[in-house]
Amino acid sequence: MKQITLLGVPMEEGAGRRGCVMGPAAYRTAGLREELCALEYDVDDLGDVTPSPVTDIATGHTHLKYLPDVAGWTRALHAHAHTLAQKDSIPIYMGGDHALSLGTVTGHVAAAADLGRPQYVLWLDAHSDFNTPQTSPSGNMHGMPLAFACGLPGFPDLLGKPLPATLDPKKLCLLGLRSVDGGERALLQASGARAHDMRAIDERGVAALLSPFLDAVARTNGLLHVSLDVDFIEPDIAPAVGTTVPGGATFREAHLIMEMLHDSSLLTSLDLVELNPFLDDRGRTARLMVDLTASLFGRRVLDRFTSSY
Ligand SMILES: [Mn+2]
Repeated sequence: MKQITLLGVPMEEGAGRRGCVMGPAAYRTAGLREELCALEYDVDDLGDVTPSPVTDIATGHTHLKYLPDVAGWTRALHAHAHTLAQKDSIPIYMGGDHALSLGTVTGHVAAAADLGRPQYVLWLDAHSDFNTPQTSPSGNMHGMPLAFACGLPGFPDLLGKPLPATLDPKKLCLLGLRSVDGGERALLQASGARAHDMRAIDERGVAALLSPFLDAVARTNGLLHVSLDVDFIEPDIAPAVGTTVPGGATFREAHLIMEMLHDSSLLTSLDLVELNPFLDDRGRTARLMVDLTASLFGRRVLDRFTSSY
């Protein structure tokens, strides 16, 4: 039986508004574990992560909000991800804001380097999260995980040690972009990452954009971490997020991506981030995220019981 490990990450310190702390509870309430069990996975819920105590963080970054707290989560999650990557089970990190990827992505990149396999990352998000402390207009650290994982300079000692390995931007694909800050845009364009905005999706479709990336992962025997931000999806159908940007992926586009990922059998780890249940409409967004995760693990939309909203 195929294995999945659930890990709750009740953090909200990286986001600009409060509420993501309730995300893991909302996924459990919406039945994530039960849906995956129905798809015949053996699902182990490890409960919620506790952040590591941090007393040694450098203080020269006063505009970075909740820096010691975010560093505590980063250290704990990096260690968890590094350990979970060595098990024959797919970890799902139930966030929590997107700053959790400071730890999960870097932990999986480090584990991949140990194995001598390339680590790829698919970033489904309205934002590119490629800010450094120097380019960030807000100081909110949920806008920085990719720049940190790629080893861009200017970060404080979030891990309490140097990054064991950095993410190669050429193994990074971003899909759904429609809000990128000026400074991070220049960094992203210089990085060589595959960055596709909503116009590219409109003009070419998600399948044409995603297929070459999945082919590259398969061709090189790569590991694939997927990071799904609620704001990737059109806010009309996914309102429970603090950073809504109109014009997101449709229900069908999001499900198609999940089905393609399932068909590829390439997924090795998953973040579900930025769900803010305080902003939800009767659990609608939590249930949509659970439905998308079920698609990613093998449920077909056409098999799905159709209910009215
Ligand atoms: Mn994000």
